[in-house]
Amino acid sequence: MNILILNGPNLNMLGLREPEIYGDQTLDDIKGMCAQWALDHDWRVDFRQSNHEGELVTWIQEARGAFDGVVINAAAYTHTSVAIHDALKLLDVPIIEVHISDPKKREEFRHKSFIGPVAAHVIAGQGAQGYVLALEKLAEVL
Ligand code: CA2
Repeated sequence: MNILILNGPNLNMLGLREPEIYGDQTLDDIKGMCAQWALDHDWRVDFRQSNHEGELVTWIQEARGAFDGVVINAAAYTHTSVAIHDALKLLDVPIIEVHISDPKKREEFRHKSFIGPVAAHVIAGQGAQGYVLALEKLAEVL
């Protein structure tokens, strides 16, 4: 299986600030955890991050026919982006929404997700391990 893992804005700053919310692992550490999981399961993962909504939309469009599943932490775009919602709707593979923290337990503006309605499953509040749990969920679903 070939899986696309997408990360939205500011996640490249993980480990530098707010460890009480996001833990102390960097995005590179998380990439390593996903790569190790993929190696152990004989899967492939393509792990990407962008601060730009349009770039994420383009990557999602290009994923059509190229990947067997998508894991996405759209970060702040989770709560704002109709464009990412619409792009994800074009895919016919399972999508897992992941969040390091639990947005539902935080500020009101984080309670709305534009990804949720197009996701097969949501994993939130499990820290960096949430990414591995998302891959495990895909292994169940696929
Ligand atoms: O909990 C998550 O994974 C979030 O998707 C993270 C987003 C936030 O907007 C969502 O509501 C929940 C924020 C990512 C920003 O990451 C930072 C990293 C280091 C320092 C500050 C923020």
